[in-house]
Amino acid sequence: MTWTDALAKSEEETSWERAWCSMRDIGEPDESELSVTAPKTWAAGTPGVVHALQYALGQTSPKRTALTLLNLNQTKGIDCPGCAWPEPAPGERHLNEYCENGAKHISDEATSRRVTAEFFQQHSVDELSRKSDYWLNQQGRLTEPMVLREGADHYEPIGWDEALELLAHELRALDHPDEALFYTSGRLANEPAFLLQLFARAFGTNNLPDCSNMCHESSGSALNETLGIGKGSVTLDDLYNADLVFVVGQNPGTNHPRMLSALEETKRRGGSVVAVNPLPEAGLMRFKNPQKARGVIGRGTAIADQFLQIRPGGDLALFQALNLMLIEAEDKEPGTVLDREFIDAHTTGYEAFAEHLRATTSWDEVLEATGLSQDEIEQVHARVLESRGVIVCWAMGLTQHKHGVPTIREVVNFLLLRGNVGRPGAGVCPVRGHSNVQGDRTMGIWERMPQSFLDRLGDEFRFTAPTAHGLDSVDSIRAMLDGRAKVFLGVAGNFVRATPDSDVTERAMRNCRLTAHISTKLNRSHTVCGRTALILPTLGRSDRDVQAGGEQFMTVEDSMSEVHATRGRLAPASARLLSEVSIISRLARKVLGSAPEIPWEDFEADYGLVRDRISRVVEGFEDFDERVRRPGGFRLPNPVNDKVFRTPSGKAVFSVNDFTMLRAPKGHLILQTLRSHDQWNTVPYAMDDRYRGIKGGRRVVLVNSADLADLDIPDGGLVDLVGVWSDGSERRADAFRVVAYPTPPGSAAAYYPETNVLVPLDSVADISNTPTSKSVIVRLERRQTSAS
Ligand SMILES: Nc1nc2c(c(=O)[nH]1)N[C@H]1C(S)=C(S)[C@@H](COP(=O)(O)OP(=O)(O)OC[C@H]3O[C@@H](n4cnc5c(=O)[nH]c(N)nc54)[C@H](O)[C@@H]3O)O[C@H]1N2
Ligand SMILES: Nc1nc2c(c(=O)[nH]1)N[C@H]1C(S)=C(S)[C@@H](COP(=O)(O)OP(=O)(O)OC[C@H]3O[C@@H](n4cnc5c(=O)[nH]c(N)nc54)[C@H](O)[C@@H]3O)O[C@H]1N2
Ligand code: SF4
Ligand SMILES: [Mo]
Repeated sequence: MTWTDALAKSEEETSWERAWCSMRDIGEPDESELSVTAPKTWAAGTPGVVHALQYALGQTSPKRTALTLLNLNQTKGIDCPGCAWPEPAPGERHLNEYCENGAKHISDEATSRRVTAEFFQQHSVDELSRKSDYWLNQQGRLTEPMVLREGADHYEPIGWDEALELLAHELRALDHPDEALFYTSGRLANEPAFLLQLFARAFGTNNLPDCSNMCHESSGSALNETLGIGKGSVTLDDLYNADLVFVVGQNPGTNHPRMLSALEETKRRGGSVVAVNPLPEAGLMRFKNPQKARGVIGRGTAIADQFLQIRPGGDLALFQALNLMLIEAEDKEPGTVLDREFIDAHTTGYEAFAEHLRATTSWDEVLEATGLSQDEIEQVHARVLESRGVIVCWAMGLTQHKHGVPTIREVVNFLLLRGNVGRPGAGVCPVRGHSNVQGDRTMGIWERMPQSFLDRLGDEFRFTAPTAHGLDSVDSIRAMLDGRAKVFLGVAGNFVRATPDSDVTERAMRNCRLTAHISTKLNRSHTVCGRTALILPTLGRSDRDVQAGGEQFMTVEDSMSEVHATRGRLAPASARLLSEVSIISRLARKVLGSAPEIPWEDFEADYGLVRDRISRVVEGFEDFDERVRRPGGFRLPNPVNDKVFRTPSGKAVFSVNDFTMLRAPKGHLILQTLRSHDQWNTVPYAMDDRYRGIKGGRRVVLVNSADLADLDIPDGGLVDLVGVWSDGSERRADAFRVVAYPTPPGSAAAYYPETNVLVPLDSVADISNTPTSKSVIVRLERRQTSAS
């Protein structure tokens, strides 16, 4: 028996354990303690385990820690609330099938600290709005519904019935349902997500903005258009068996740590990895698998066989160059390079695409845009020629650019050329962020669901779903600003911190008549709110969920379309919490009234009944409730794997993409806003970023030494980041420490959400409308003192 087994034997924590945890100091962090060392060259290993346990034990008792960790990612346990990376098949899982960060995410939720009514009595909303994201999160779990009444300066307790009546009243009072916004993050499981979109549409609006709008929307746009489905096509087995895997615009060591175990297996079976990133991220270099003896005591596994340190936004040029090289190699030796059979039978647009590349590609421009040498690109080309199965994985480094959609379309062109779509060991792999962000889309959380889905939904529940597209996240902000949207309900996210142009977004939120949030933890969206505001606290993944129909479980879909159950095991954080399903069902009943067509009360009592409806509305979910109870659940079919492309032509589409290069005016840098190792999106867990050698501070900006010399700014100097935008407006983020760092010349990096204030609302990706969080034009202004 391990220590975790032993501790987990008794489920309840004792009051002394609770007291012990809540006594921990949770003051505001002191950023003057910043220390910087060289970036690490390997990820995970023993320090990863130690850090995870340290964080967990700072949040809750050893017993609760053990219980949550032992259940994490096990077939009868809790799906990790972190990223959407899939688990191996049921028989192939480790007893500890989670990573350092997964352990932190779940401990952050399972914390023993509590935010009570007394807490809100002690702190005014104004005071809370001046606290850091870190501090707000560290206060612990929300415990009872709270209301901020118009004109009041403190939240006060409110009963559930009154809270939901208040929200329902505001919704009913709107002139048009489109004046309401229903925002979700991908943390929400399938059952509440399905009910939320059902409620919004039965109410009469498609205004379902979600975190995906700011995340993989560019992937969805590009993949839907070219392959007919906005999801990845590969499985873990494909990844293990690929000959060549590209990891582009992604930092798996921090954001999808167990992906490194998968890449280790790819390497073990003889595959190679090419990493494309402006930063030499530790996880791309070497991985010490803490689940294996060699990972603990040995040197670990080298991950990238080749690392391309690309300039930000240079990926379109890189893939265009690779594509042209493949076409030219085929010209030289016809029938040996391209998969002509596949191209002829399954694709359209090849000729126009090839013609365009031949006519427009210039090596000078490619080398300038990518910052790479021709030799480096030729080496990659040689690897591609040697490889039969090729997979391209990507994340925010591609999606959050103005030309994110064309870049991903060009990645698809690259794969289509050699028939690397629709066969084993090959395909597209957009690596999704939130644990159920893909599932939420499958459930209908999208402001632009296809008419076929809306028709099925309407037929099932006997109403006519609105057909006009709703508002996405960026357009929702505009609608709140100009008064077109008046009521905002946020579920499982932190809208004001996730969105761009923080000052503008905060103005937008404050302009609402009512803002309400269904949340587990306190965040800034609760403190920057409408004239009236509600906090509706809810059960988290780790909490046991018992309803009139007995103990419930929920389901999620991971990045590789595997759908499986998740069951909380801990005693709920407070007796006054309702589940998300309960809150949404009760609200819907108040707004829409009880009608036999949508039995909200039954849905609340038994989530299996929700799954029965999902199986009738959502494709691929036949016998959902039965199949998802099997260990490991089931995989949704992806027609691409049978070479079925649901595009207008029925074929995969070669696209023509204009060459684009990011340029910053003289004296300016291209700033990317990214995640540290110690945060979950808008929530920093600590001030450290271990792999990048940063300790004790988040207000840092990583800049190339040559640029610092040019700009005459010393390493360690204090600067303001000043964002410039094409309309002449400027935005400012105060007091950042400069850290000399190996980022490509002309570029810089700093953490999100502290830098969201710099991203102009109008700076969005073409087609997907995703904020360009990875290319913000800034200049650095030296300052003398740290306080603003
Ligand atoms: N621990 C932890 N895990 C997480 C999250 C978290 O906050 N914390 N968030 C989750 C979510 S919602 C998401 S979407 C994912 C995000 O996962 P990632 O996309 O890995 O997250 P980012 O930190 O935004 O990092 C983007 C990476 O892209 C690189 N990059 C930036 N610009 C470019 C470019 O132009 N080209 C190329 N090739 N690379 C570029 C950056 O250097 C960085 O390595 O992670 C998920 N997992
Ligand atoms: N500048 C910049 N901006 C970005 C990004 C970037 O890279 N750069 N990335 C973008 C991306 S990829 C994303 S996905 C978004 C993320 O944006 P969001 O998804 O909106 O933000 P999160 O930080 O994940 O939300 C955290 C909150 O969720 C609530 N929560 C956690 N678990 C649960 C639960 O189980 N149930 C409920 N009801 N609530 C829960 C808690 O109250 C917590 O405070 O940010 C985007 N914004
Ligand atoms: S890789 Fe992602 S899903 Fe897996 S344990 Fe880590 S954070 Fe959780
Ligand atoms: Mo995301």
